[in-house]
Amino acid sequence: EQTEETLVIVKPDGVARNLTGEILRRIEAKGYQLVDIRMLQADRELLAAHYAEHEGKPFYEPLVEFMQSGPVVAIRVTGNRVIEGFRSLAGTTDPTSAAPGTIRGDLGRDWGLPVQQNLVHGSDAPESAARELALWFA
Ligand code: DAT
Ligand code: MG
Repeated sequence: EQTEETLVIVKPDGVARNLTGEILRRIEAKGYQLVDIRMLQADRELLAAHYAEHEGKPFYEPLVEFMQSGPVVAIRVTGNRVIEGFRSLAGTTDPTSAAPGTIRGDLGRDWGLPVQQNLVHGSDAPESAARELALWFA
């Protein structure tokens, strides 16, 4: 067994579309534990720290703007290999190509929305999970 923690964020599009419950349901159905949860309006400072690795990329500004556009739900999730497991549940970054059965593949509407509106964030490695959880659950 390899118990890990990860940070999941339901992005503003997920909250606005009332998909928070559906996303939590999928996480719980997979057998992961929700250990902390908070709804908040993220400010620029938090998002700049969270997305520091993407600073300077063409999608950085639209991403940070979008993430400030409404409330988000941050969740601390634990489970066996949950970092990889949640990213598998989420599907690939672009909802257009995300596999059916995944959160982004099933629920990510595609009518020309920008890629940043892909419903969820999930940490991608133990180091980023620790760093991000410290930011969102300070
Ligand atoms: P992920 O969220 O799958 O880990 P990422 O860390 O590479 O993806 O990027 C963070 C977010 O930035 C992603 O959820 C959506 C947005 N993004 C990434 N690549 C993009 C691109 N090529 N165009 C527009 N938005 C992008
Ligand atoms: Mg990422």
